[in-house]
Amino acid sequence: MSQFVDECQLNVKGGDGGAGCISFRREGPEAMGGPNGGDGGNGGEIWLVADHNVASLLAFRDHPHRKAERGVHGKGKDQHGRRGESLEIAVPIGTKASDLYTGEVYAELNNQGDRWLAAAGGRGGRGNAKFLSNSRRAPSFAEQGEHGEERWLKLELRLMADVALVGFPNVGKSTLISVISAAKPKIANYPFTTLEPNLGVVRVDDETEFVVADIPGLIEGASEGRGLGHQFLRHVERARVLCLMIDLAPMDGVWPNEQERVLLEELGSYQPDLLERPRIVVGTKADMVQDGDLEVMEWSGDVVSSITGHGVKDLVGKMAQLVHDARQQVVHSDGLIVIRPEASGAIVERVGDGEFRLVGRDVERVVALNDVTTPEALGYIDYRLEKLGVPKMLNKAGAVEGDVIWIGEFSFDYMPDT
Ligand SMILES: Nc1nc2c(ncn2[C@@H]2O[C@H](COP(=O)(O)OP(=O)(O)OP(=O)(O)O)[C@@H](O)[C@H]2O)c(=O)[nH]1
Ligand SMILES: [Mg+2]
Repeated sequence: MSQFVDECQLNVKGGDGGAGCISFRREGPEAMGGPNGGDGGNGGEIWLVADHNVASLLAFRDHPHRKAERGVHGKGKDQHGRRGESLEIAVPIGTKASDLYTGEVYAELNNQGDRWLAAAGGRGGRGNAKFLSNSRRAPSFAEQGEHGEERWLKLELRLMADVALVGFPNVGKSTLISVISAAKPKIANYPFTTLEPNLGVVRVDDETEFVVADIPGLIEGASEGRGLGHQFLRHVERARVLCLMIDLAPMDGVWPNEQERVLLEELGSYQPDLLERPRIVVGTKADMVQDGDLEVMEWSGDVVSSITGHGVKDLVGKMAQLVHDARQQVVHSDGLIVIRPEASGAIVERVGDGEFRLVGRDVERVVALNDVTTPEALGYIDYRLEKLGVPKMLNKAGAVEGDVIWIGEFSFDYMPDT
């Protein structure tokens, strides 16, 4: 069913880091002791994890936002905040994740358990205890937590049928799929109503779903191209489980066992392997026949009625079981997981006449302090920027004395030390 592509948008946001704390030991009734503000915890991460119990992207349609927990703020007495809970989002095997806006492909999760870090959590801020140094005996500032990473993803999945409904024309295949899934195919009381396969997602419960394909009716000689024939057997070939549907009240009077024989013959002559495929055989339109009729027709298999609902739940349960078993047969295929290099360090951008902006995770963190106005904090910022090589970079970028340098919301005048 490769032409069926499921698609959705997903917004992921890692948890924000907790803030570092400013606190001092109390060593006497008056004296202020050393700093003991604890660090904030890191924010939780968001992972996409391939899970074979998920068959479609349906779950994201109504809930396109996922957020991980934030880190807890640090506290006094060197108490660090707890890290935020990470979130694992189960996606179907074969899911491709790309950037919604640029189209850049990040990951293809092709095997059970493949994982991709979709949004990193923000780092927790350091408490003032971490800023103690020989020249800074009583640091009165602490770092704020970083924001968690956020991005809009596009998820795409080529839907593969788990179960193919196979039967003569008019046996009620489309009716069944319309009852067990949200698919709404055309239904009518004549053969060859369905001309193209229909796919429907069957949700058994929150953890289990599978995809059913309603295939156009097969007739004797289909494997040689009669009727709609061949082209649809190709689709049957990709399904993990076959469900043979047998009309118990056939218009053309072909008895149930004869239908089953013809179907198996067609499947086998198209592709012998199809006979090895796990299969369910079920009689349809049970509401139209009496027990006596079944005996006369020598039908002893399961029966179902899409009209009254008789046997439908059992049938879905059987499908789920066989699909579950088939999914355990792990087929390994290559996954592509792109590890994006983290933007770190600092980059200088000229943003106007005599104005520059510094961007990058590390440089932005330098000014993310709870209070940047104290001489102490300014001294620290100066020291850190120096360490990151910022003055050299600015010089190289052509900044001259008096130019304005921006980092986030923070700005200062450039003063080269010569
Ligand atoms: N009484 C009864 N009629 C049914 C039942 N299921 C389907 N029908 C009827 O059977 C006719 C054919 O149903 P479809 O679902 O279109 O059959 P199909 O197998 O998809 O047919 P094609 O697409 O032509 O291969 C319609 O008139 C349905 O209303 C059933 O359980 N009981
Ligand atoms: Mg149909």
